[in-house]
Amino acid sequence: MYWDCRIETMPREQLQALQLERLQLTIERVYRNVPFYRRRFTEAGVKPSSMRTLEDIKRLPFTTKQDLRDNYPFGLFAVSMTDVVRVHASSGTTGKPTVVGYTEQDIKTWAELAARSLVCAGGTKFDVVQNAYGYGLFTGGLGLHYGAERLGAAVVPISGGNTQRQLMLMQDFGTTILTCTPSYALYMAEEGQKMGLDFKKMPLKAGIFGAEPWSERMRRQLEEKLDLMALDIYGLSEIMGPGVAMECAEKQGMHIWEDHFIPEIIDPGTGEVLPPGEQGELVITTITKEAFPLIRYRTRDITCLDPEPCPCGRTHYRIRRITGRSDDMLIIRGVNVFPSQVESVLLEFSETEPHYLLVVDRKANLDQLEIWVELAEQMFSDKVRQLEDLENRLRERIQSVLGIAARVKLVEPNTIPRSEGKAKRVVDRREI
Ligand code: ADP
Ligand code: K
Ligand code: ZN
Repeated sequence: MYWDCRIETMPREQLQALQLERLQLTIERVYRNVPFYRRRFTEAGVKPSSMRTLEDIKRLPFTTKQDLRDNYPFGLFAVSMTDVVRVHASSGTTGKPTVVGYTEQDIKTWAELAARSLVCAGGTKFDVVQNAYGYGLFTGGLGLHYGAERLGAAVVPISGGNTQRQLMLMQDFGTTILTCTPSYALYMAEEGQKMGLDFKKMPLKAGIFGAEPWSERMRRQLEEKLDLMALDIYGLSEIMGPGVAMECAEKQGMHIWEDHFIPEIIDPGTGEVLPPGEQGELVITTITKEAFPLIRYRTRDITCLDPEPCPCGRTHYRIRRITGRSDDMLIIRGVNVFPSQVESVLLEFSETEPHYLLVVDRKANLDQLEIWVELAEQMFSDKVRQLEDLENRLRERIQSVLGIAARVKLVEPNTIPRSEGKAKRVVDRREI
């Protein structure tokens, strides 16, 4: 029922003592090894010796995605590259990705936590885990892969896409646990129905769904259509990847693994720390990571921290479903997309104006992105060939910068509504 009973059910007092000890060590290490943190701490008037209690964490400055970008690619690593055994990356706001590194021990820790998360969903070594998260620079695929192996389950590293084949193998291999984004799971359910599969007769028992926001309504649909228990998993590459927090069978929020991470909720406007139960931006400090420790990292994810004891017996606090972002990041098919990335592409093209609109929709459970782009005056011609060529080049460039395909729709000059305040760049028609 637990992967690591001692840790998962550890009394809060003991857990907090462990956190303090690990926090102190982390602060000492980053102060010593990462010039960025030494400078930041000095500016804030704190030293490693200032960390006397857990409350003292509030004296440390926040770290943001901008800091990661400013130190691209390896500037915040706390070990030398000889000790790094893996690198992952996720979308940044303007082309350059956010890069993270792992030591051998970091990979072990991640596998442990992913295994712990799989056990929350009832995972054992007898399971067949079909891992349909994307493999590659994205952390989803390899993160759960190593976790499933650590657990001793049989992992099927199928990655995303190729849905008919997914469904065939799901039947033939007797998949018991499915891991992917919730929208892709729903898409699979409907494709399966069309193929005449009866999920009720298949051994699927649990789905571990994350990497994008979803809802209770979607949970009910997934559970009904796929005949499994659908649970939420949270993670972000900056902190580690999937398995930072995981729901248990109680389905009342995700236990955040506090022996490795210290969560706080802040008011995104003022930076003030909010009491448990209040909604705000999740801030995480890693306290065991070697290669890429992060101090008070502003995730931009909006949630709240639930300190109520959980009937499952785990003592680690839970975070509620992520209800939104405090920045303009969109998640399309699990991939992070920033409107500013589109803008940076348009600035490369003299034929377009940086006036654009991202229209996001979900058709048959697949996210679709259409980008409306305004033509520059001199381009507004009837040379169809020329426009088609421009559309193609834009589409290719956008795909390579965003990492997902989008439709490009060229529109006449001055047709995208201007606004006097903050420009409205996104129309999100998805219902989740
Ligand atoms: P991942 O591999 O987990 O998608 P990324 O670093 O690409 O990692 O994206 C992380 C972001 O994805 C998070 O900051 C959050 O906005 C979103 N995300 C991850 N898991 C969930 C979840 N269960 N619910 C809502 N959003 C999520
Ligand atoms: K994501
Ligand atoms: Zn629980």
